[in-house]
Amino acid sequence: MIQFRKIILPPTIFLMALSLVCMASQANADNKSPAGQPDTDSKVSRDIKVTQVDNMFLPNEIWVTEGETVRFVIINKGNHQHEMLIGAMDDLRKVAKNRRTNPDESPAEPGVVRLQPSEEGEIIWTFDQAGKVDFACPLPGHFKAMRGKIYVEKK
Ligand SMILES: [Cu+2]
Repeated sequence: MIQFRKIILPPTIFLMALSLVCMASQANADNKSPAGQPDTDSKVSRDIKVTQVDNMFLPNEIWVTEGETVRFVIINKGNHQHEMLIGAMDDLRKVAKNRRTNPDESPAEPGVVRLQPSEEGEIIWTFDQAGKVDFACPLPGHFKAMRGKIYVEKK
């Protein structure tokens, strides 16, 4: 039995490791959302300033170009904490629901920023596909009003 284990174990571990690698790369491919994704500083082509007040974004319409990496510089000029989250509306809705049920949880979504009054933050985001992308503050009581649209124009 011990002898048997010695023989069978290494290939099993190898296969397990291999399947984990496959699963990880699969997950990566799936993460490439049509809404785009967070990116790195080195790719930023321009800054876009976004101001948060109680309860809206200024501006709430933004135009970018397909393939562009933008740094959103966000300042909270309101008297309440706010977040900014970029994504497809369905995903933003799920986050808003989660904020209602887990109000004390720290935000963990890709690129999300939570700001206290007078705080400043940034989101660096690449828009891969032409189309419309949403952004919002998913906090309870804010989500319905505090929304905006990013128009990603064809290159
Ligand atoms: Cu808010």
